[in-house]
Amino acid sequence: MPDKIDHLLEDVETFPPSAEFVAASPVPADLYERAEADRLGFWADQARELHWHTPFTETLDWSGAPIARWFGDGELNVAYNCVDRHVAAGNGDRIAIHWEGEPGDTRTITYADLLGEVKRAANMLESLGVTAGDVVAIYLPMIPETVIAMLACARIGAVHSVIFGGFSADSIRQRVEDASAKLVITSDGSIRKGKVLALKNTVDEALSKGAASVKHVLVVKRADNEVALQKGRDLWWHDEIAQVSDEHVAKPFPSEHPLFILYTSGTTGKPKGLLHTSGGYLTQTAYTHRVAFDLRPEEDVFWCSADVGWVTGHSYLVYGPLANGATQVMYEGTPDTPDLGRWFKIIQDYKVTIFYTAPTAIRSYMKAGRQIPAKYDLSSLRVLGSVGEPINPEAWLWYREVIGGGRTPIVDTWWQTETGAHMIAPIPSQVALKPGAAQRPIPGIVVEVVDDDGNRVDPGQMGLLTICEPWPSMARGIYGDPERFADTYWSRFPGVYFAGDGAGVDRDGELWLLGRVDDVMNVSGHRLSTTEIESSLVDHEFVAEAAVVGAKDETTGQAVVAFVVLKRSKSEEAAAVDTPQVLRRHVADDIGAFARPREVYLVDELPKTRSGKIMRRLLRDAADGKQIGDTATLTDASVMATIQAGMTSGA
Ligand code: 6R9
Repeated sequence: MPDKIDHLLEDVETFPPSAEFVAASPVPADLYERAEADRLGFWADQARELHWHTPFTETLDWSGAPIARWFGDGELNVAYNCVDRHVAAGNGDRIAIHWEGEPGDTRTITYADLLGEVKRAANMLESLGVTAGDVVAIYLPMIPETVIAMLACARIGAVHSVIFGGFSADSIRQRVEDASAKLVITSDGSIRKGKVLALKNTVDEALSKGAASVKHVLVVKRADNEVALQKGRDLWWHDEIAQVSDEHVAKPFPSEHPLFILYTSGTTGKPKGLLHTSGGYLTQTAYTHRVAFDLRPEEDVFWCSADVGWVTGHSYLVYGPLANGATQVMYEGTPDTPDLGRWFKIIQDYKVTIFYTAPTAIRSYMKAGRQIPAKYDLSSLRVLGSVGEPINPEAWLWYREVIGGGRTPIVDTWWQTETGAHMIAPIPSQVALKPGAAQRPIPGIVVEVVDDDGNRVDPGQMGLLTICEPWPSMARGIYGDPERFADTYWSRFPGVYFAGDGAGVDRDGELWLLGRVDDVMNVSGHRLSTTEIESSLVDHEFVAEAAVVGAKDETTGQAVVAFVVLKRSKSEEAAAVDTPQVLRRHVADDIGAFARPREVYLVDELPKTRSGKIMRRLLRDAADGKQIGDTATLTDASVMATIQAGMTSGA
């Protein structure tokens, strides 16, 4: 990564909000000033937008840092806030979810419908012996039952652990065991590109290898796929839910009651289960969903294209929008089924006003061409959001012009699984937007870009992004491993949160996010750990050693590229098959298809320093087709030349 970024000192074209946009905005004009004048009072005001069964008197308790307590003596019910209170306020007829299945089937769910479903599901979970504090693993496709299951857990104080539907059996087992989940909720199948993925079979495989804590598996019927039910353990969702009462009273839980665990990749091989709690998380997801997207809940149709299995789906498909009583779209399938116009057809059909997606998707559409969106009426759109990775200025401008008709603000939102909600994002009614930059911390958040010694960097310099003050939706630790939380995020600069991202400050003092500075890769906005993929490769019987790097990729941002040294004893077996292909498939089976390396290169040796550290920097240069950097510290400088020669000859 460069330590100086010249363009940050140059003029860039900015896009101020139109006078009409400012005039119509529901976001208070003095938000930045209010947060600046009294940060904690400002957050307390945001929290009071929620319904508290017992109002809080204490805003922040940081005495147990880095585990915060926000609104600690208050009590609330997260599901009540997301559903019941909108019905109680007379908005039961408002559509909560326009759901569209990949084959084209649809369901329209009002807040009153959702309330009925969540109450029944809560009763069903209780009838299966799930109580407050129990962990429920959810391995489901993008169907309404996924949202219902999450809210039902929240309603009874159970802790959900949603596992993205692309994960393998081993990844499921690992997560279920780590959290001792009592119940797994899955479906007979998931429909992707017209094909059925047998999710239940994957769960069966996961549970056959361990995960003894699981008492029951609840199976939602979605794909009419034949599944085997294990007697005494497996139950159909529709059978169980038919037997319970329609009435369920939402009980209050303390603000710091755990809400969910979500696993994400870090720099080590083992995924971390980030723990989020109730009051602070809901406060910040609801607040940011309102201000970053300029939300008008009565009129807007919001659509976040993320899968519920990632944090973006948790915060901006479930909790933020529903806490705000918004109407939203939920789509089950892939963007290219039956053709690349599908997303635009959905925007047209439901008159989506706010659309939130990842730069990877935008770049794929840029590649496919503007004639695809041009076939659809996208004039309902008024705000567009971006998340997951840095958005390059070209993609930003294309998004605004081609999807947004040259009229919509583009809100680039930087945040992480660990932060729970948006941290850096311009408020579109109040900031002149800069293509490619997330620009400013949201009101209430304090950040600083620092050098290696923790000193604030000058404009034009590259540094490390830190967050200086605690915030309501911050993770409350890594499940079962408090020390790892402190070590990973709070030890580099004592008392300050280190995000793992590089950032630069421009001459206006605004922020540009520049990607990870550690061994975490970002492929299509999915976080992957180099170590995790290396461990998977080394698990294969052919492999002696492996090094994985995130190479530049025009569409997906980064791509996984692996360099592998084979065991001598296996060379004959390896020569008899297409080994790179075998290893790519192995990683896909082991972790999930989204982790499959783009390329696997077989090499004789990996470049190492004299102390034995693999020089991934050099491999990254090679994978990017760049001139190889300084090789002075290598034990044998010819290693890189041999590797590069092998790559061009297509080894
Ligand atoms: C929400 C989410 C977090 C990592 C983060 C950073 C990258 C996310 C970004 C961005 C630049 C943005 N990231 N949003 N980088 N600009 N607007 O993606 O969470 O999956 O935990 O990933 O994603 O590198 O550290 P998560």
